[in-house]
Amino acid sequence: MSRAVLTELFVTALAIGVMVLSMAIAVVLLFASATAQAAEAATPVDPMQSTASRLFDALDTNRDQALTRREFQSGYDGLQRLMAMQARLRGQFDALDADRSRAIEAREYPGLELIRRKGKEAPPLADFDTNHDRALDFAEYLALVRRLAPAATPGAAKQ
Ligand SMILES: [Ca+2]
Ligand SMILES: [Ca+2]
Repeated sequence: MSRAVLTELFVTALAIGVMVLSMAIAVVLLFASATAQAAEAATPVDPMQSTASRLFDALDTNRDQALTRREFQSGYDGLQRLMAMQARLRGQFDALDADRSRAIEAREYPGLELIRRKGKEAPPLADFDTNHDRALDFAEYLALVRRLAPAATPGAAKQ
């Protein structure tokens, strides 16, 4: 082998060595940053934790940071009522939504018991159409029930 070929081989080997080394460094850095990111992601407020904490606070009515059986039971009962009411309102909403568009349009609106009951004084659909799409989605329908049947918490929501 000539000296020139040897030199070329050496340079090539050196280049490959540098490349391998820099790749190794890149992999290490990548791994380190991924680990750091994972650690960072674990630090922020855990949404489940804050939900649990809010739920606890809601149940702890006398704010003494302890839940009695009574507090738990009344919170549980309230939740059951709320879920039953939500299901009932959902049922009404679905029954009104004759064309299954998941919204109450102008032609379906007069079918609302709360609107029929008001007769001529009934507020127009637009009053509750907060996103101005000329239809009431479920959230808008809930707002309507809340306004037209203020005691629309459990019992009053019956139609
Ligand atoms: Ca509809
Ligand atoms: Ca709407």
